[in-house]
Amino acid sequence: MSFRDLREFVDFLEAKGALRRIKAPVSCELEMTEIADRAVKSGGPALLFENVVDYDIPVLMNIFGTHQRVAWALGVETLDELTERARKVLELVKGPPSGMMGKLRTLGDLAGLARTQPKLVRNAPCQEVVLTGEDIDLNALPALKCWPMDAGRFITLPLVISRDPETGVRNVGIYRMQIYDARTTGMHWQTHKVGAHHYRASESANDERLEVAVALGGDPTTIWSGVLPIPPSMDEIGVSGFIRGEAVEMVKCRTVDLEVPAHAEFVLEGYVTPGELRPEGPFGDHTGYYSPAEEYPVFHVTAMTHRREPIYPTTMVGRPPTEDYFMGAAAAKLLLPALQMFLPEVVDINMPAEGAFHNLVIVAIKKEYPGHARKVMHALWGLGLLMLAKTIIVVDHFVNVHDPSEVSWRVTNNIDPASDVVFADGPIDDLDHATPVPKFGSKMGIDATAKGPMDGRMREWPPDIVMSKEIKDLVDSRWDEYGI
Ligand SMILES: Cc1cc2nc3c(=O)[nH]c(=O)nc-3n(C[C@H](O)[C@H](O)[C@H](O)COP(=O)(O)O)c2cc1C
Ligand SMILES: [Mn+2]
Repeated sequence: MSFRDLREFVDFLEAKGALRRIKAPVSCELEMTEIADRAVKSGGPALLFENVVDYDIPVLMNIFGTHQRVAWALGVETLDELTERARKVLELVKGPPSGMMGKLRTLGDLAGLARTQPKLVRNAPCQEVVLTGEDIDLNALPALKCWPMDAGRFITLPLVISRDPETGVRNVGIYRMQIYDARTTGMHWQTHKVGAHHYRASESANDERLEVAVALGGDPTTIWSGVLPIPPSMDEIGVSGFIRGEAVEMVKCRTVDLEVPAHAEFVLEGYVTPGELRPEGPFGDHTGYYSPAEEYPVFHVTAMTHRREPIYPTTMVGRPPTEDYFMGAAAAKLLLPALQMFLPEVVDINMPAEGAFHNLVIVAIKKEYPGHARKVMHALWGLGLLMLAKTIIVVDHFVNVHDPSEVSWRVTNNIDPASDVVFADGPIDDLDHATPVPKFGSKMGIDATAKGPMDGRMREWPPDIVMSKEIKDLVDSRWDEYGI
């Protein structure tokens, strides 16, 4: 099943008992953050604040705050279904199965896939109200001031849409936006993100402007697609359509040459000017630390359009886990089959919430040759946003990467630190505060696989302690008799 817009998803969540409407007056300065933080850390519901102090627009938070709700947002009951679908599509790429029926089925699948690509419509709910010029007032949005030391109010769940000035390929990314005044915001696309690449390309081309459109809301799959770290040649809106099994309806913007999801709640149209930078932040970030003020481009708004009686969707980040963790974990599941095309030895991968994605990656591999764990580390450091992985732990294929107890047990037992820890250096996430200089620093790979002659280790490697099946069965069958 797929949802048409945010309202349909709100109704769905409410029917599932997974959404609360809050009628009490609540402030979007700090108070909503504290409520949403408690909700996300306790597996609590999505929150629709209907009575926002000083604003007449309701605020929706925490829709993606559990693995289950992300799965529902993506039209599945469990995320494993999504991984399987991704695997099936990649199998089509490998070539159709032999035999006439197999080939016909593949053609049918491909035709079905083509039908899920973005569809342009003329009339869109997101343009029911169109504001331009002096009528635009970003201060009318109930944007959150999230944490006490934040520089101001931030739009935290925007879909930032731009086109590569060279290739014309669209990109969608969630990059927060600090509201500076009625018609300008910050544009916090970090150095290694695709939006920042578009910006640099427009700078090199001496373009006067890079047009940008920002959608708030829309169907939940499309909102989520903004976290996808897919290759720049791929369009998130197309991927969203594939997941939904139904095309995302798009509409042309009124003042820029871009398209936006027709069912968004709000759209901000505008541009950034190459070379124009302004301090952005501090902002209480998803690492659990404040990111300090840094220079980022400025977004000038040329139109603000919205639905009648719009809902303002937003999120808060802070000390993990926060909502972004659940969104990212689903992206990792969806992309695992693609990663396995290049690295077939990878069995599973986990980026625990505490590592805020870039600080810790745990990967299980089926080891076959000397240096194999190191090969995987270097491959990951060269693959998309995994370039930012500060720590990579490699374990054997039989280790459950999602079990922190098992991982700690294996890692600390299995390593001889001087031989099994690899240091490298390279690009580092903009949010990292530990490197001596911003954006560049060192990385650590830990080879926690079992070692043997293949690894130049001549000592005997001990087996895991496991009780025999006979005794386990015996104790199972006699358990009641023991009276324990
Ligand atoms: C709630 C939330 C806020 C985010 N804020 C930012 C941000 O301010 N800047 C940024 O570069 N990435 C931010 N991200 C991460 C990007 O959305 C993510 O890296 C995505 O893959 C970027 O897409 P891209 O590969 O098309 O650039 C945020 C993610 C979430 C879920
Ligand atoms: Mn992208």
